[in-house]
Amino acid sequence: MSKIDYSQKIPNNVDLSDDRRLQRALENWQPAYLDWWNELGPVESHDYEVFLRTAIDVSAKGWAHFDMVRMPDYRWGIFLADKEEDRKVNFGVHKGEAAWQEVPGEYRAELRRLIVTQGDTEPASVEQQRALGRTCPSLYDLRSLFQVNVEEGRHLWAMVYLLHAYFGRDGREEADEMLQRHSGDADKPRILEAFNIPTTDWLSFFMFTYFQDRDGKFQLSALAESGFDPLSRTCNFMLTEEAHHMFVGETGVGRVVQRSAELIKEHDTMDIAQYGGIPLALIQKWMNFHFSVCLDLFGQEKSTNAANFYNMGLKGRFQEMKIDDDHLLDNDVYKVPEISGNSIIHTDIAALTSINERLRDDYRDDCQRGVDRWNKTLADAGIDFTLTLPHQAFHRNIGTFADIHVDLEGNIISKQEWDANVSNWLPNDEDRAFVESLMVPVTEPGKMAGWIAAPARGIQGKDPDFEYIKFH
Ligand code: BYC
Repeated sequence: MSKIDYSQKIPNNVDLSDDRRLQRALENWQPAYLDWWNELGPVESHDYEVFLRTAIDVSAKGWAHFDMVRMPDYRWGIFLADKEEDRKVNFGVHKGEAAWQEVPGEYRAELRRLIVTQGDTEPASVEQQRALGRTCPSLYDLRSLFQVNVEEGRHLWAMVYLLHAYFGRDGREEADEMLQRHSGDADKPRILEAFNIPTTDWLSFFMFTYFQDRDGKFQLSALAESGFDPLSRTCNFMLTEEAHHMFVGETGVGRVVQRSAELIKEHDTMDIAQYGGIPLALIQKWMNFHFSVCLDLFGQEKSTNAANFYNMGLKGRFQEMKIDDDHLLDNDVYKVPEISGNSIIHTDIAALTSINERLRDDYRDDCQRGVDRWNKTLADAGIDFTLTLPHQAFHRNIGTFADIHVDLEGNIISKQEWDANVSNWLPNDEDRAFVESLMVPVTEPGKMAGWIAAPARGIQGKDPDFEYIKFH
């Protein structure tokens, strides 16, 4: 188990001080990163002291240290999971060869592209969420937001380290561009669509951390299988941080559902907007939006890019080593959806070409688990309402369904029908204005906005009403 060296300018467990050139290059990038954080990180947060966890070693247990930290003093650093001796490339045409400790020359471009795409999402999410601090429902939630934000910043460091350490000059250029593209920028937007949509209210934040961070979990898991060992090790450690982000999302939406259920019971009506609650129908619309946008993040159903990444041993499937097959997939098939006439059917295609679709299916199953828990809260309260993930073809912008209109159940419909119904399915201007009207900041320790239930417990053994943030 490797300890992290905090005596360095850039905390790390990769013996950075042994490589002066790399250390200097990263120390040159560091001020640009801090400028970006100050300019586009969480608004008005620079003097706050926040109860944050920081990594102190990279073991699965007990890597985290909690303390009150001024946010700009948070120590962003480079942490890789420990090296596994004799690790092999576990899939694709190089299966059985020793895992690569350097970038294989013939796959340089593909590997760089994957790392850049992954890295680009991290600062994007911080930019998307930057204004939420102004409207936090409680100090507990504000802490969660900042925890997520600093760790997304660290995930950028993780990818920037790989670019600097293994890709020479063009890697350094890519690292610089990570700070030049910005979420929603008309000229230099972030790479993936879902990372260009601002997160303007806390229901969206909880949906984001539930659905979009879960894309992170699945993409990072696929990259953690990589034959390029440094990528695998860095993703493995990122995944341990990502788990908390999804916890914030699942419990966040869960607490909104719980509060809505309480208000429904108390006032004996589903129309709880008048009592300052979020109606279940709106929670459903927010889910429809975030889930569908996140499905696009898995790419096309049939993708030669994905097949190549797999064949090359660069990006695997979710939990590749737990799958009982030859890990070559030359003769295997997988079911993907297709449009046939006016309906959606499933046909077998080459498993290699459908790698994206398989990951999307795994993701959807994982999403359903939390939805089931939210529904249990409703059922336990005796409320006859079921939250449902929309059909995979609903509101899609990438892949097979990008050019057609589909309802929540998966029926192909005309543009006229879509236009007539879309405001019942996705948040409309009025819905957004209503939810935003509830977003009034609550910053007194232990107090909670009226549209969300208190958390069942606090962070790291502290009470929910602990003063998680000190404003200065
Ligand atoms: N938006 O062959 P295809 C996270 C493009 S989230 C825009 O299917 P591929 C996090 C595609 O680039 C995880 N364009 O593509 C969460 C391609 O362009 P070219 C992030 C898109 O490569 C919360 C063309 O369409 N990590 O960590 O198989 C907070 C053909 O598509 C999109 C990764 O994504 C899109 N959604 O699949 C913070 C992992 N989708 O070649 C962080 C790395 C496709 O025609 N990325 N296109 O120019 C990848 O593995 C792949 O790039 C993708 C796309 C799965 C995203």
